[in-house]
Amino acid sequence: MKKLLICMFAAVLSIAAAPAYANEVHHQTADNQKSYSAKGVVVAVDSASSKVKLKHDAVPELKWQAMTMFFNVADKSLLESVKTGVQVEFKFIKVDGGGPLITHIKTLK
Ligand SMILES: [Cu+2]
Repeated sequence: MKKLLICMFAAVLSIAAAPAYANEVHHQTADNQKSYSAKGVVVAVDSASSKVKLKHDAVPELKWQAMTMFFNVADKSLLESVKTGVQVEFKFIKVDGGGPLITHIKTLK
């Protein structure tokens, strides 16, 4: 009986830990590549072509200044919870011959 209780407790713990990831949209590709993080404000969302226009803060690692530009996103579903005017935190990789590609994006409160 005691063993069963411990088991149930472990199950409850694992369920409780899950919501920490719930509001962060994940995409698994390229997790082994160098990625960069930045914050910005959403200027426009173009789900049809998997693009988002962001007014982003500076990215010192890349010597980027703050600016407004389009980013490609790895998957349309990343844009489901993204709306014009909201503040976001995002991660992107640089694709050879392409532009920056967003792999993670989440809305900040
Ligand atoms: Cu830029």
